[in-house]
Amino acid sequence: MNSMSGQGQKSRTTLGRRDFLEALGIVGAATLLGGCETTPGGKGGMHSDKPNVILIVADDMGYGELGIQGSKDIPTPNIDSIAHNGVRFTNGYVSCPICSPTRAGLMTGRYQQRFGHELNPGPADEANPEFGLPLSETTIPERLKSLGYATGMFGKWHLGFRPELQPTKRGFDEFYGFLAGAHPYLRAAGGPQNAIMRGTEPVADMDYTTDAFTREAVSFIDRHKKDPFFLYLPYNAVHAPLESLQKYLSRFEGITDKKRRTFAAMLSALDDGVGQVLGKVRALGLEKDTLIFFISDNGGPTSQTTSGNAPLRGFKAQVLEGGIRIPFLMQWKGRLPEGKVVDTPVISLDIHPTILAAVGAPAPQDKPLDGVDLLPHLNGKKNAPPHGRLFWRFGEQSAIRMGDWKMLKMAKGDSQLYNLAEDIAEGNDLAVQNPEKLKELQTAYDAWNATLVPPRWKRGAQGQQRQDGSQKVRPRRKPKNAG
Ligand SMILES: [Ca+2]
Repeated sequence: MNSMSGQGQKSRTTLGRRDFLEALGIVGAATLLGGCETTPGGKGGMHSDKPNVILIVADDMGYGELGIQGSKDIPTPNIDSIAHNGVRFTNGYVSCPICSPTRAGLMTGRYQQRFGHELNPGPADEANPEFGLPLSETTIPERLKSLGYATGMFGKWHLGFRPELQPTKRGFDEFYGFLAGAHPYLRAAGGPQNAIMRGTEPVADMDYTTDAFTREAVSFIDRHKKDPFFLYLPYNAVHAPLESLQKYLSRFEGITDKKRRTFAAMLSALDDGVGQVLGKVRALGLEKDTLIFFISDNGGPTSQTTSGNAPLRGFKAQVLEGGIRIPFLMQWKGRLPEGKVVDTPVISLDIHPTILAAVGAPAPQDKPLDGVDLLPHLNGKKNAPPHGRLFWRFGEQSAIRMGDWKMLKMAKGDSQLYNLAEDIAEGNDLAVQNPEKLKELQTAYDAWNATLVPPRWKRGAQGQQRQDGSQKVRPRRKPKNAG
């Protein structure tokens, strides 16, 4: 596995200049990355210690569904541009193979099983009353708001329905979107638990949701171009249901499979939306003042939506690589190297502490974060991998990655052991040949597992998620898997 350092002439050059300036005492402690360029126009150097942050989350986008990730049939030039202008992590993970727990980890920077947010709640009208990101945890927008940031969220929440758990009570000044785990793209319908809302009020009018969330995001950037802002943009694309508009479908007349064609149109709309957001940042002269992340919340449920995870094995709702390894991109013009590819494992939990470091905020003292600040690993300040080990627990499934080795256990069957450097598709189970390695990983997993609490809710669709990650809701039956 490659280390994060030594990734190219450009990053080395930048680091050298920063080190030189630091040696002269020119760069302050808050300047975390190479150079001390000020940006002409826009906010320029004025907010160099308070960069804007944009966090874009796709829903159910598989590892293989971007041009930059190897996809051939659906162009995604705008999302790909984040990788060209910044960093692409080939071993980027989320902390759960399904929607809500991943988002709980993302918002808090902590393994969500530490506070019982381990499973999905089920459909909105059947959700367990316990469900929601607990108020004992602190979200990244809450931390940024306390630092004077304007905070806006446009898209899918999926972290609680009760009034005190909604986005505008969890750190966001502005919210336009929906509270549940899925929503139609073309209709405002969805019942009282899942309307499209502005703030806390349902709205009757809506565009195609992808276009609507883009519209709101671009407006937010425009209205806050003089403030430091945090924009959280969790699109529901490309989650089911498969719905698109003719203007996007007409781009893919060559795709004969109707399901694939609709998925292509949905992904193309998402790519257009990301392009509009990036274009607004560029037009305002804010690229050097804006740290941008792009991830998917879990792997693709291929048989349900066609969202593909090639070359990985497994799907959404599984701790196989196809469920948890996702596109993971990061851009900060002038501060991060451009076109850098990093093979060292990172996880969505790292985004919270990386943002805190980027804005010069101290690490929280009350509860330790599980994620780490990635910035020193990207500029060569730290050469060791950010994580010695990464863990997953999702009901009856579990996994640990240590270096190139991964141990996993599905709901049924024995523990499996893979060397991902040699076997990215998890096809050659080495458990029997390597009992010592298996024991080492099991011991490490057990130590981590002992620090967790039980899931705070158990009912819901995740117990019946099929092999492809699609949901077959039978809430009164005992879960066979993951429950
Ligand atoms: Ca998802």
